[in-house]
Amino acid sequence: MNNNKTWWKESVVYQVYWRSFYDSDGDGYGDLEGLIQKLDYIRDLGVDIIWLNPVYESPDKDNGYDISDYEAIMPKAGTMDIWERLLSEVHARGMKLIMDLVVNHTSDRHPWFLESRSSRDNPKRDWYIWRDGKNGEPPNNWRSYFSPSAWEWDEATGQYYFHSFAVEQPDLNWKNPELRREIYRMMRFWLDKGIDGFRLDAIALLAKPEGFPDAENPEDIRYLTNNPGLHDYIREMNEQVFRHYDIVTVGETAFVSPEEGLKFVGEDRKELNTLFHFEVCDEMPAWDMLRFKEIQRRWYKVLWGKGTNSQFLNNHDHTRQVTRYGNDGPYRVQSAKLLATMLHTLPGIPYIYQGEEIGMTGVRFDSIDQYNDIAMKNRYDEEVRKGRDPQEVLQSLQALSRDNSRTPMQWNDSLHAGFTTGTPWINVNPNYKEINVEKDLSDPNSIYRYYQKLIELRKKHEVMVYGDFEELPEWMEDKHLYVYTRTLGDTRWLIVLNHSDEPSSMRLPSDYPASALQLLLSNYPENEADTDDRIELRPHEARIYAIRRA
Ligand code: TEU
Repeated sequence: MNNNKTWWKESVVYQVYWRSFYDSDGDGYGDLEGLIQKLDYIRDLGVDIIWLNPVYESPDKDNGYDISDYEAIMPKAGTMDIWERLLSEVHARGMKLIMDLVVNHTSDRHPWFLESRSSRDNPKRDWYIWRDGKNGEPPNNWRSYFSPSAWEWDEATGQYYFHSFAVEQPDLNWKNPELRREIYRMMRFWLDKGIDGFRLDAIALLAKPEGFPDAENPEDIRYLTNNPGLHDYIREMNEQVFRHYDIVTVGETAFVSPEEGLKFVGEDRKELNTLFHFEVCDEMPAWDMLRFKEIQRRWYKVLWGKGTNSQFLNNHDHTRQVTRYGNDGPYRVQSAKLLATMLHTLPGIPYIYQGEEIGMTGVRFDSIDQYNDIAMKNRYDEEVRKGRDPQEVLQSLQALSRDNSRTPMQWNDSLHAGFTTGTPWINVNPNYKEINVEKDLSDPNSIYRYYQKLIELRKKHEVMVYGDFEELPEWMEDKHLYVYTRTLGDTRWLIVLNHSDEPSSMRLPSDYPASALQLLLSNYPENEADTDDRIELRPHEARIYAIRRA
């Protein structure tokens, strides 16, 4: 059990991708004013923390993850005054606000980079990573997340600069102490305004290896992450900034194992509070219950009692969980509730990505022109340039396109799902007439109402936060049934999940006969077919039981 109790360990986080959340001025983009107008909706869900995707000044090549001024608000989103009002309104509702912060790279239009690229002896040259080419080629054979090479030639000064993502996102040189000091000052600028923490973007990429050696396999881009010196930077960040505030920090840590993850979040490490790992979303393309159980087992074994994990199955980079990892067809409602039950009863802080709470689904656009995501468009161009059939390339990219999760929030069944009175920046998912907030709010058995009950349970029962996790051995190798307990002191809960389109008849564990079970929450009505020693689980049925003490 994690002994040190804190507010952020007990929290549920709601992620707002503001540009797709609610458009208050009809320009087709969501905005901060629109978010303010919908805060009661978020508060009524019962969540504690709002994670706001980047709203800083940006040319918007990567939807705000290319920052050109860390201390100004992108006009598309609003103004600093509106942002101040947002923070105040979030706090007035008893919620907290964490900001998404991108310090691995800036926009190529950031003044720092404009100075750095202006000449080889500019004082800010070393704030970025510049290298000579090799025989007219880039310094090494690395690719980036978004392009075939991680190096971009700069004619003016006859050198290449390094970018882990798009050409328009040059990496900062974290070896430079002056740069680090400036980043820490900027962090304090936001913390002194009263925010409650940061989601730290691509934080595992800050350190680069000496000499930039060639990679054996340039396509396996983990060489971008977890390089020597990384934890020195994060520890210094904590010493200089984080530990001086009552905040939560969550690292987006690519390619980490549980052992590496513990280096970021071990409470004795004094680096970050919690993390997102990607052993599921980056490395498990489709649902695989046995693999998912094994991942959960390993992370629990290494972290529990030492550091805090997070639980999520979708976000603005990963397609909607009910489509990718559940059933978005005939069992969409039950499946969305089952996935929610799983994420909120497994050990770790649960994250809700906007629209997940009404079971929004992934999307399929017919042409590449309807997609916006730079990652997808760059990859499409790269593959078509290799001579592959464009339609086949499009189909190969659709399922995991980041735009699947970026279609506008579906508020009601009016034009553009009530998201905007203008033309939405990206098409609304055509199923908005069936799937929308208004419909869910009017239905006592909706997914939204189920999320409310799940979150309410967490508020009332610490076992969901601090309880030890244990799978029942009999079902550990079951491909569909996930059966585990959470135990805190005398309180023990039994969670039973039937992740399948088929029903499943389950013999109750001898320790837990029906007479010992008190049903706390389920996504189906009670089943008359249940007996004293067997329960009849319907497709995608989830149940949370309290075990009555003998
Ligand atoms: O994503 C970072 C990213 O793509 C990887 O580090 C991560 O392992 C995983 O692949 C994401 O699923 C962040 C932002 O979330 C993304 O929207 C930005 O495009 C990117 O950084 C660059 O800032």
